[in-house]
Formats: sequence, C-alpha cells, structure tokens
Amino acid sequence: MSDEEDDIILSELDDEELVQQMFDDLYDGLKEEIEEGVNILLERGWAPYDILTKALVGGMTIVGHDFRDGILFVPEVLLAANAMKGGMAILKPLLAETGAPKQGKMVIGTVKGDIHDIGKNLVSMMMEGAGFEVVDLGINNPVENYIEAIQKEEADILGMSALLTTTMPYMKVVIDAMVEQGIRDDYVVLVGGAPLNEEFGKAIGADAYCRDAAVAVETAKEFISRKHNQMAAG
Ligand code: B12
Repeated sequence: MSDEEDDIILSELDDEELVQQMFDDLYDGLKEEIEEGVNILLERGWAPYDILTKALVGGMTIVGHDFRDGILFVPEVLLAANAMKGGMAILKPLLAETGAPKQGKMVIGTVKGDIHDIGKNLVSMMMEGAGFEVVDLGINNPVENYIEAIQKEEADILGMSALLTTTMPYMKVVIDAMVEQGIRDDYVVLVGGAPLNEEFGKAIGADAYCRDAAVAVETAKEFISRKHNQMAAG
C-alpha cells in the first residue's frame, strides 16, 4: 500500500467516495476500516439497511466477480468475508431494533457440504429486524438437523441456503424427507443462494425462492399472513 493510500481519512470523504473506498477496503479485507466506514455512514444518518446493501453487499459483489474470474483466491475472499462480517455485526442490533410486531418463527441453515454463510446471516438479520424469531443452524447441515429443529422449535418457516451448484440439490433431499415424514405442508419452505432461481425452487418443491434478504422478508410475511387468514377462516 502506498503512503498516499495510508493517508486516506475516511471521515473526510463524501458519501459516494466513502462507499467507493469501502468497496476497496472490503476487497482488501480491511475489517477495521469497514467497521469505521459503517460507523461513519451511520453517523451521517444512513439507514442500516442501505449501508448493508449499498456498501457491504455492493463490495462483496465485486469480490465475487474477481473470485469467479480467478483474480482473487480463497484466502483473500475469506478476509473480505471477515471484514464484511465486522460491518454486519455493527448493523445487526440496529436492524433488530425496529420493534416490529412478532411475526413467526424461522429455522435457517446452510445445507450439507456448503460453508457459505454471509447471505444466510443477512437473511437472519433482516428477518429478525422484521419481527421474526430466527433459529440459525449455521453451516453444513444434514437433513436431520433441519427436521429435528423445525419440529423442536415449532417453526413456521424453514429456510435453506446454498451457494454452490454442487450443494443446491441437497435442498431437495431435505424437502423429500419432509414429504416422506408427512410434515412437508406444516412448514413454509424458503430457499435462497446465488446459484438458485425461481425455476429451481419450484422444481424441488419449495414454497418460494427468494433472490435476496428483502424479498425473503416480504415473502415470509406474505405466507404468515396467508396462514393467519386461513386459520381465521377455518
Ligand atoms: C465469500 C465467498 C466464499 C467464502 C465464504 C465465507 C463465508 N463465511 O461465507 C469462502 C472463501 C470460504 C468460499 C469458499 C468456497 N467458494 Co465461494 N464464494 C464467495 C462469494 C465471493 C460471495 C458469497 C457471498 O457471501 N455473497 C454475498 C451474500 C450477501 O449474497 P448471497 O450469499 O447470494 O445471499 C443473498 C441471496 O442469495 C439470498 N439468500 C442466501 N441464502 C438464503 C437463504 C434463504 C432461506 C433465503 C430466503 C435467501 C437467501 O439472500 C442473501 C442476502 O441478500 C461467491 C460469489 C457469488 N457470486 O456469490 C463465491 C462462490 C459462491 N464460491 C464459489 C466456490 C467455487 C467456492 C469454493 C468451492 C472454492 C474452493 N475452490 O475452495 C469454496 C467452497 C467451500 C464450501 N464447501 O462451501 C463459487 C461457486 C460456483 C458454483 N457454481 O458452484 C462462487 C459463485 C464464486 C465463483 N464464481 O467461482 N467462498
């Protein structure tokens, strides 16, 4: 890093320059700088959700492109992920502070063979912010983990995340096991992750595919209110 770059004072940048700088800092895996950037944007009155999507997810998208193109490798991407998590940790309590009315309960986890958890964590945070209780099973979950948890927690929603084309078919394994046990229709199943799409969601028998955390919240709310209406009608 050159002296010139060392001298950048984040608080002196305007919003647009700061977000650009945060893209660079995320790319370089600079956790402290990301945390500082998040705090500055908060002080400037940015909504936590905008910081999350515009600065952090925006930065991670660039990392994703260069990872795909072989410019970045796993160690660097891990550092970027770590920096992103630092920023997310600051935003988490703020997103949960909305005082939204209690909506329902979601069990969420990344599927077996897959250790990507940033997107899942983001969905958890946003769901909590919207008033859902979230039980997070973490990464690398075999079918038993999901089934045990949804029953024990009496969840309304099961959320599964997969970021690899090799792990996404495992979602069907979980849904098929639910069908076999006669419990599939007791839960709303939402699936997500970069390589998925709506068609895949339908094909495996999920209730919905959600492309991002905001859509996940909207979709979950819709299903829960439908469920309440059905209960009221029945
Ligand atoms: C960060 C990252 C890593 C980090 C993960 C760190 C962590 N703690 O998560 C590390 C370095 C560990 C990693 C490892 C690997 N990775 Co990786 N990784 C990424 C990267 C760059 C970003 C993913 C991310 O966090 N995105 C940001 C979040 C916010 O977005 P998101 O995950 O998509 O989540 C959003 C939505 O999808 C949705 N969503 C997600 N989950 C859920 C769940 C529910 C229920 C709902 C409703 C919605 C939802 O909402 C989220 C928020 O808006 C992607 C690139 C990409 N294009 O996705 C590659 C990528 C996923 N990785 C890839 C690969 C190949 C690997 C490795 C196999 C590399 C290797 N050779 O070792 C390993 C696999 C390890 C394993 N077994 O899982 C490939 C997958 C290719 C493929 N077609 O399968 C990608 C696409 C990169 C690429 N183009 O080559 N990776």
